[in-house]
This record gives sequence, C-alpha cells and structure tokens, in this order.
Amino acid sequence: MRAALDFSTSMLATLSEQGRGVQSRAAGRQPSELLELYDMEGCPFCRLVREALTDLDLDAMIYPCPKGGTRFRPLVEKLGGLTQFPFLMDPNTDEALYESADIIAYLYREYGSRPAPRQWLTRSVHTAGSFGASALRHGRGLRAQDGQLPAEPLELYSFEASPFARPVRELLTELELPYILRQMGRTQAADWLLPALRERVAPDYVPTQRNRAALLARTGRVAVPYLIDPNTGTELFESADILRYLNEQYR
Ligand SMILES: N[C@@H](CCC(=O)N[C@@H](CS)C(=O)NCC(=O)O)C(=O)O
Repeated sequence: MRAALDFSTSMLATLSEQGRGVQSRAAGRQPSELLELYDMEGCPFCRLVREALTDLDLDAMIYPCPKGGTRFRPLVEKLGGLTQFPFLMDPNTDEALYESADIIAYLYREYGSRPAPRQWLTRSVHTAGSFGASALRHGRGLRAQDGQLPAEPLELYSFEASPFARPVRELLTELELPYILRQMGRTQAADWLLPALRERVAPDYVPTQRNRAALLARTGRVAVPYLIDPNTGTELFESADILRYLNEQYR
C-alpha cells in the first residue's frame, strides 16, 4: 500500500515536470571531468538544473546538501559564499555558479551547442510545475537523516523524470551519499517501453544513448534505476531493492 502510494506521488511529480527530464539530445561536447552539482533532490530549482542535465545528456557528480546536513553544505558556503542550492562547480572551466537559470544558461552555452530551451529560463508555469513536483513528494529528499559516508561515491543510472529513480535519489540526498549521476535519457521510440515489455516485444533493442549502451554491455539489460556501489561491489536494478540496500548499508 505504502509502495503504491509512493509510486503514485512520484508518477504525479513526473507529470508535474511537463515532459522535461525524460529525453536527451546529446550535448555538443562532453566535459572531460565530471560537473559537480551541490543539490537537494526535493528542491524545485535543483530539479530544473537536473532536467537540463538529462536534456543535454551530461553526467554529474552529485553532492547532496539536505537541510540539516553537515557533509557538503558547509563546503558550498566556503566555495561560493552563500548557502544556496543549486550550486554548480565546473572543474573544466573553474566556473562556480548559483541560480538555476544562470546554471542552465551556462550548461547550454558551454556544452549544448544550442540555446537553452525557453522553458528552463522563464520564471513561469514550468517553475510552478517543479514546485508542484516537490509538494507532491511531501518534503522527501530535503532533510538530512543519519547516514554513513562511503569511501567512494556511488553511481546511479537514472533520468530526471523517472518515477522509479526519484525515490532512490531522495534517499541518497537524505543520507548525504555522494553519487555519480549517469544520464539514461530517452533518444528513440523503443526507449519508452517498460523493460519487461521491451525484452518481449523488441528483443533486438539496440540503445543509441551512450549510458544505455554501456549498461546493456555491462548487465545485459537496460532499466532505470541501476545502482553501482564500488565500496561493496554491489550492483542492483529495481528501486525497491536499491532502497532496501541503501537503508541497510548506510543508514
Ligand atoms: N533563485 C534561486 C533560488 C534557489 C533557492 O531558493 N534554493 C533553496 C532551496 S530550494 C535554498 O538554497 N535554500 C537554502 C537552504 O536550503 O539552506 C535559483 O533559481 O537557484
């Protein structure tokens, strides 16, 4: 019952994103070093930035900064002077930015080779949609809980609007677990089929998006979310199994 309610509000949050954060059109170029985003999963402004990362097919190192968190929050004030999120650091250019609209404009300018879509730049119904998504999740992914810091960051294959990946990112935020966000945005019609159905109706599925192709080569499957924990050698599909694992291992 709780799982069904959780999925329903996550699905409604996805609808509230109005189609953003699902598809990818590859960036003009990939950064050689990972972008670093100081973020809270439940923050509506951070969500707009993560939607743009999916659209641009840019991976990022996520440093979760939930309210009450002590791991990465102080670093943001030290690096940029404010405790405000999102905060982007680009080690490739040494750019450090606050303000979601400025970050999004920077990402399209630096990596997109195309202008930022208007919906991310205007304070409008789209920002309201992102607030709606946060409200639907009742404060999940916003407040710190006690968790252990792993030696190595985890790795999550995800796309922003996935209703299954969202609860995993929320828990990663709450436990302040740093993770490499690997984009899995959709680039072709077959990407839209749920994995179990696709395995039956399109057994010859060949993903064109780079992380989908890498995941297929690694595991023989393409499904979101997928977690890699280099600290324990654990690799998992299925959001419920990933949540259980994170709670047992790090809470
Ligand atoms: N105009 C800023 C607004 C950012 C903002 O208000 N972020 C909130 C989180 S949703 C924040 O940093 N709050 C301070 C805190 O959490 O300590 C933007 O678009 O990035």
